[in-house]
Amino acid sequence: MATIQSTDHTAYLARVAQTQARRLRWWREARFGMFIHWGLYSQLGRNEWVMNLERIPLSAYEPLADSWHPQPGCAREWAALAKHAGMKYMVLTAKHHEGYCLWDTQQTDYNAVRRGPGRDLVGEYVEAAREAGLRVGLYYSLMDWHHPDGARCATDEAARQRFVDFTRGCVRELMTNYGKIDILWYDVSWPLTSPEAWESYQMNAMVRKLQPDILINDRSQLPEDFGTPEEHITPAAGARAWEACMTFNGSWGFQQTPPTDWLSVRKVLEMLRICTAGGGNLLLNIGPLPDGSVPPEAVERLTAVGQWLDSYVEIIYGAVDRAPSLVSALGNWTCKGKRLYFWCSRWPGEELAFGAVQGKLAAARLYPNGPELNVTQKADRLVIHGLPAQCPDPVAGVGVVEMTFRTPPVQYFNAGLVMPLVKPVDLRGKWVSPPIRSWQVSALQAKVAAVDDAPVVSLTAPLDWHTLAIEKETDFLNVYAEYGAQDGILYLGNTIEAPRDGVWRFYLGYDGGCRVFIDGQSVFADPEVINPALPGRSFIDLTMTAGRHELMIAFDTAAGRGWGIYACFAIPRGQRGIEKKPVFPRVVK
Ligand code: FHN
Repeated sequence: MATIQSTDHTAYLARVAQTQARRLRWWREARFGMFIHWGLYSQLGRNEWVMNLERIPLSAYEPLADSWHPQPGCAREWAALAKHAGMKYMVLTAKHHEGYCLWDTQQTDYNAVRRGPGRDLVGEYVEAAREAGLRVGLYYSLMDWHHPDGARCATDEAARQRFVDFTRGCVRELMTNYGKIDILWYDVSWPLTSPEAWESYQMNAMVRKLQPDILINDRSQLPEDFGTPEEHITPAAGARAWEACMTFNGSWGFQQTPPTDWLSVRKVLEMLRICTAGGGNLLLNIGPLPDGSVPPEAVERLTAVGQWLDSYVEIIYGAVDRAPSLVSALGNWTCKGKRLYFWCSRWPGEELAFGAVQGKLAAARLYPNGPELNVTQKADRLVIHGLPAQCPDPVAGVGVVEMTFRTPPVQYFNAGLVMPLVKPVDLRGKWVSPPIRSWQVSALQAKVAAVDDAPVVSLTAPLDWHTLAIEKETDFLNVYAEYGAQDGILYLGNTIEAPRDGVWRFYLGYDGGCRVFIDGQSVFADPEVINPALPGRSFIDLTMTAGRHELMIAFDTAAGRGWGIYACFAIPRGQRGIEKKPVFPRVVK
C-alpha cells in the first residue's frame, strides 16, 4: 500500500483548510442543488440498488448496457428545470454502484460511449449545466459491483492496488476531460475502511491539483469540505458546511410511485427553510426515466417551488445566519443579520401572535414589500396586527413576515423560570454548581436610590430582558460594557435547581452594591462597595427546598466601576445531608 507520511496528510489537510472558506463561498450562498441519479438501473425502474437487492447476476445485468438508448437533449431538460426551480448547481451520478460509467473512460468498456448510448452522457450534462449557468457537480461511487476487484480489494493487496488505480484513473478523467468541475461528490467507500486503504489523500490531492477550486464531500473517508446528512436535515455543528441530500419520492433511481409518495411543494419549501435556518444546503434528487425525461411529478413540484422562490430570493440565497428557535405552531424562522423571517405555513388571519418572547420587537412587515405593521408586546405575548385575512402566497400557502428586534429575542415558555438553568453536580456528595455563566439582564428604567430600595421583580416582569454571557474565563459577568454609562439598578436573573432540600451556600463576587432575592425573598444585601479594586466576596447560607428557584440579583451600577458579578452555589462542607425545613416558603408564580 502506497502510504504517505502523516506529515503529508497534515500538510494536505492544512492546504484544504487554508482555501476552504473561499472555495465554499459560492456554494454556501447557492443553497439549493439538483441531484440526478441516472444509470442502467433506470431501465428497470425498481431503485438504483436493483442489481444488488434482487441479486441479478452480472451476466443478466450487463446487457442493460446495450439496451440503453436515452433521448438526446435530456440533460438540457434537467438543467432548464433546475434553473426554473431556483437551483444553482447540479450533481450527476457519473458512476453509481453498478459500475457503469456515463463518460468516455479508458478504464473499462462498460461505459456509455462503448456500450449502449454511444454518447458521452457526462459531456452532454456538463455542457447543458454550463449553458444554463449552473455549477457542475459529479458523483462518483467508490463502491463498484462490476469491477472484479471491487470486493476482493478488501482482502487482497494486489487487488486493492489494481482497484485503487482504477478508481484514481476514473476520477482523474472526470477531473481532466470536462473543464471546470465545481463539486466532486464521492459515495459509499465500501469495502475499504480507511483513507489510507483508498489512498484518499493522494487521490484528493490529485483532484485539487487538477481542479484547485473544487469542493469535495465527506464520503472518501476524509471530512474534506462539507458534510452530507442523507434523508434527514441536521445542521452540522459550528461552522462546518453541510448539505442535506434528499429523495423526492423515496427512491434515488427512477421508480414509479403513487403521487402521494412525492414530497409536496410545502414540504420542499419546509426542507429549504430548515437548511436556510441552519446555514446549510439542500440537494434534492430527481431520478430521470431511462429515456432521460424527468418524472412529471418532479416537474410539477419543482416548477411551483421556483415560482415561490422568485418572491423570496433575498431570504434564501446568500450568506445567512442561524435562526433562533422561537416555537410557534404556525411556522418557523430563518435569519439574515438582524432580520428574522417567519415562514408562516398555517396562516392565522389578521393577527400573528408569539408567546413568551422577550426581546423588544422594533418592526414587522409582510415580506417582501408590505407596510410596517402594528405590534403590541407585553411581557409574555407579542402580537402583530393588520395582516391579510388570507395567506398572501398563492403558490404554496406560505407567507413570510419579516421582523427586526431591538434585542435578540429569546423565549421562555415556562413563565416562572428563565433559562439557562444552573444545576450543581454531585462531586462525591459535595454538590457544586459551576459559576453561573449566562444571565438574563435588565435595567429598570426608573432610577432607584440604592440596592436597599430595589423592588423585587420577577423574571417574567415587563422588563426588557436579554441574555448576557461571560465571554472570558474570569467567571465574572462584566456588565460594564453594556451598561457602563448609566447609573441605576440592574437586575440579573437566573433559574437554579437544588437537587435536594437543604442548606445551600451561595458564593458571590461583586464589585458594586448588590442584593440577592430567591423566589422573591431578599436573602442578602451589601449596599456598599467594599473595595473597587478588590471585588466584594461573600457567601450566604440559604435553606432551599429541592427543585427550581428564581434567583435575582439587584446590582447598583452607581456604586462600582468596571464591575462584574460572580455566583455559584453548593452544599457547604459539613452541611451535607441536612434535611432542614426551608426557612422561607417557595413563592408560587
Ligand atoms: O447507496 C447510495 C444510494 O443509492 C444513493 O446514491 C445515496 C445518495 O446519497 N448514497 C448511497 C446511500 O447512502
